Parts: sequence; C-alpha cells; structure tokens
Amino acid sequence: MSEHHTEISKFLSFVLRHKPEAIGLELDPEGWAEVDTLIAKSGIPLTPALLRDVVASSDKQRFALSADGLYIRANQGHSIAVNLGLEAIEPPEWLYHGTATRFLDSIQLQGLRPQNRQHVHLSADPQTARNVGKRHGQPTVLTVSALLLHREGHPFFRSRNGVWLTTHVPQDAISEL
Ligand code: HQG
Repeated sequence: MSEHHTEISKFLSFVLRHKPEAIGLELDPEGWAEVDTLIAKSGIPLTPALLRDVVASSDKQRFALSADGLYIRANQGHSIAVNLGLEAIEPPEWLYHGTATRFLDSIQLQGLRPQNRQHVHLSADPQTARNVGKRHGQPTVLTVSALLLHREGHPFFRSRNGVWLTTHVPQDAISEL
C-alpha cells in the first residue's frame, strides 16, 4: 500500500469502526455505510475508484464493498456495536493473542477482555500475533486453548479477513508461548 492509501485506510478505519459521527455518517445495524455519502462527507479528495483501490489493496482486507458496490463496511475491529452476521464456528485447537508485556499482570487477573472493541482479537499463527502485540510495546504472544473453550460454550467467530474473534478468554485458558 502506498502512503496515501495507508492514510485513507486509517481514515476509513476511524469512521467505519469507531466514529462515523465525526463526519456525520450513519452506519446501518450491520455496519454498512453508503459509499456516495461517505465520499461526500469525507472532506478528503476521495473518488469511488480510489476507494475501490484502497479496499482491494488493503494488506489485511480490512474493508468490504457490497456486491453492488454501493455500500462499504469494516470487516472487524469495531468499537461501536454492529452486527457482522458472523456465525459461531469451531476454532482450531490453539489460537494466539499478541499483546505487550506491560498488560500481562492485568491479563493474568482478568483474562483477555475486548477493552474498547467488540471482541477479543486472536490470530491463527504466532507470528501474526507478535506483529499485533508490537503495536502496543514490548510484544509477547499468548496461546489460547480455543477448542477447549469452544467445547465449554464460548463462541468463536472468524471475520471475513481471517481474524478470530471471541468475547472473553478466561485466564486459565491462556499460557505464554
Ligand atoms: C489488551 C489490529 C489489560 C490486549 C490488529 C491488547 C488486530 C488487556 C489491548 C486488531 C486485557 C487492546 C485488534 C486485560 C486485553 N488487561 N490489557 N484484561 N485484555 N488486553 O488494539 O488485539 O490493523 O483493542 O492484549 O491487527 O491489539 O487495526 O486490540 O493489547 O487484529 O486492522 O488490550 O487491531 O488490526 O488493544 O488489536 P486493541 P488488539 P488493524
């Protein structure tokens, strides 16, 4: 992604995951926004073609366009409540959570919580998790016994871009890698 694309991607993440009202945008209950309205209200030189390009080239496939191209939403990462329509499915035996060492004491007490987001985000492989953790400081990777939790009734979802989501991971299901 070019620097310009990254900037637009960050803008889209902000309005589609966290603060649509910052530009007077409305999302429907499933998180979709009208492309034309988004462009009109964005206050940046955005065109439909540029938007499509950013969506297509997003390294993590953060956004989805509706089949008719009229609507756009974020695939995951929301802090606002949206219904992504994901079905709970069986996860692999282990999933990984990248975090910063400074959060470990609190995680040991409370388990993993969604904090400001709707879900706890988990990765299918430790390397991806490490990169997620680096965003917060000295990274460390936690292993989550996902299949066991699923069997105990914890729901697991996989977003359209392959990120695993759940609501809470109790501390006894977590071990350090
Ligand atoms: C930590 C990016 C203290 C948690 C990534 C994390 C991901 C606790 C931080 C997506 C805690 C929240 C999400 C507890 C959890 N006590 N700290 N009990 N439970 N935490 O950014 O998972 O590039 O909301 O470990 O790739 O880092 O934006 O979550 O460090 O997929 O598309 O609280 O964001 O994707 O941080 O990242 P975040 P995250 P994008």
